[in-house]
Amino acid sequence: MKTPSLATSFLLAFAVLAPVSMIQSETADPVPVPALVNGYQPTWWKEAVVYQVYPRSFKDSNGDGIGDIPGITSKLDYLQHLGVNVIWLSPHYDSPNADNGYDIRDYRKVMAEFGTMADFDTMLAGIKQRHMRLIIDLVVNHTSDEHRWFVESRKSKDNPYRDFYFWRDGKPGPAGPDGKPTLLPPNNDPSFFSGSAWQFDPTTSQYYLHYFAVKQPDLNWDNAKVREEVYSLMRFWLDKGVDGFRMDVIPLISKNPAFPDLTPDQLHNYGNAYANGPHMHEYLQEMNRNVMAKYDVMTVGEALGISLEQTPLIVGDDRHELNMIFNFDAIRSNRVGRDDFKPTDLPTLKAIYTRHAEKLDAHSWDTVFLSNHDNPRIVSTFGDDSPEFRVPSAKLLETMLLTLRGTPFLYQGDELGMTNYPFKAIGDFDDIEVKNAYKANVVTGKIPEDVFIANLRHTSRDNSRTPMQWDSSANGGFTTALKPWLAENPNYTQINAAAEVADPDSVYNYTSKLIAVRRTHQAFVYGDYKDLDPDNKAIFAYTRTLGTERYLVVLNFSKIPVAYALPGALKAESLILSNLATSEQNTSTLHLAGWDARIYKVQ
Ligand code: TEU
Ligand code: CA
Repeated sequence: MKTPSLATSFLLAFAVLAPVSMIQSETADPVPVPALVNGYQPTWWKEAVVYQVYPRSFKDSNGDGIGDIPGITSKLDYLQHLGVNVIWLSPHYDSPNADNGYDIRDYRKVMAEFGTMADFDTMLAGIKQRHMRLIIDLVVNHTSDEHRWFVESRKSKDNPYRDFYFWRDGKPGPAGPDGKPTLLPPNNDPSFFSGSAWQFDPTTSQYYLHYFAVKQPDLNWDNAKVREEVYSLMRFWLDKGVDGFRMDVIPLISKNPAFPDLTPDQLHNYGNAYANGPHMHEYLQEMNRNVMAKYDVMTVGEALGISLEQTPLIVGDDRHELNMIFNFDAIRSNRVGRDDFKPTDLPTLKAIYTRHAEKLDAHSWDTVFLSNHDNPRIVSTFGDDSPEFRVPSAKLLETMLLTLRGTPFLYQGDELGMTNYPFKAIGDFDDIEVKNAYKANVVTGKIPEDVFIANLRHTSRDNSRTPMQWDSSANGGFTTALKPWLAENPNYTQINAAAEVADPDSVYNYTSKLIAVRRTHQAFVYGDYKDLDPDNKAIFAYTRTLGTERYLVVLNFSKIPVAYALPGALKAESLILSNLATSEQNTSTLHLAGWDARIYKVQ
């Protein structure tokens, strides 16, 4: 018998072996499910420390003043050294950038300004080589109005894509100055970015819905074709090796197609009225069945309008929807209404974490975050960004984020203690939310300009979008261009990564030690949480207990030093970590300096 050629013998071997591996997988011993820890099913995304990258502001690699993907790849060692192990990448897709990428024109294409698909693949490979993972931003409540689906949809009422979006007739309005009848939007739904959530389109004389900008029309998830398109694009990125999704305003995907007017109460917090629609759970379960269940992925939903009580219905491990969500109660705890600002009230903030511990049991995982690209800088908002206390308070806040219960999410620059920006005039802002609000409130004379701008110094999203401060060279080393897309914070000469990495006592190196403590002490992941002194206006003292392992975290949320007697005569035994290099231990009274943060092992 003729000896089969190499190719044939290989094919033969494969023919024989391959089915085995597949058969093997079918018959292979089931992957051992790790034993429960304190009732929790141990999982990589529960033990993760996530770092959010806002690509436009992270690192420019080609001198056009705009951050990009090769820029991120060039800083992966910096992130690995910090100790984070999951990167959340804000939108990197093709977009006209009406809302900085949260308006997607093509879900399978990388934004030209950010680079190419090859650049993306190189970044992903670099992340995996460093034993880190990548989750990307899934923005499917709406698309860009330049997405081909919408370009088609607006062409005619019988276009095959018409039902991909929400089109409605206007309501007859009062006669215009010329006596001609006018049209009003289908209902009184407001947009999050000022004005009505409905836009009239003369081509077909109908209105389309956009909860956000006019250039962000909402997708109609009641159309099964829309859902299949979404599942297909999710599989496209997961098949490339992406490890999961942060899902943008995902509770808004199911609408009441009758679009009744909102009541005055609902108008006060229309985000709640838009969330949790009739088919939300059904669509999240369908998405899970069709996509997530087939991959080892992490999903976190940005859950605008979802209460803590409703949270287990989305993240409960018996619900097969999402792994975790962002509740906005803590990060918005010092907001008055949607836009005004008040200083942090510590008992209010602490009560939120106690409620989370009560409402979310071992089957409903949580997240911990106090900053992102939609909120101002953490040290300026919850800490004290004065020269004397910026560093200790930035470290204190990282101590809190990395020892509370739930997956921690750090935002780029917080590991350096970056601060809010000294905005002076409307021209300093890039954010569409600000520009629209300016037209709606200042140009109309409702709010004096100086009051409007002063408030934005505390609340604007652009505070967190100023470019990363890499060193003390021009533009903080973010770009070699003369002018970055958004001005660098002038304090980059003092606050920058180069100085922080080189300084053993920096916020960066302290955060790195914190992440190491969390990684080597499972109590900070799966341990029970207990607030020891909920009414104390200055001190946040809590324990994390896992079996016989118990740790105490004490945080002085004020610049006033205090001799703090531990509740219940608890004894702070061995010191694990402190942000002010204290040596105090084996005592029940702690002499805390301003913004002092300490972790102790206790009996
Ligand atoms: O944000 C939704 C959301 O919560 C914000 O709009 C928020 O209410 C507001 O900005 C507060 O100032 C997501 C994205 O994170 C955000 O960047 C997008 O602008 C928005 O959705 C639309 O995609
Ligand atoms: Ca660039």
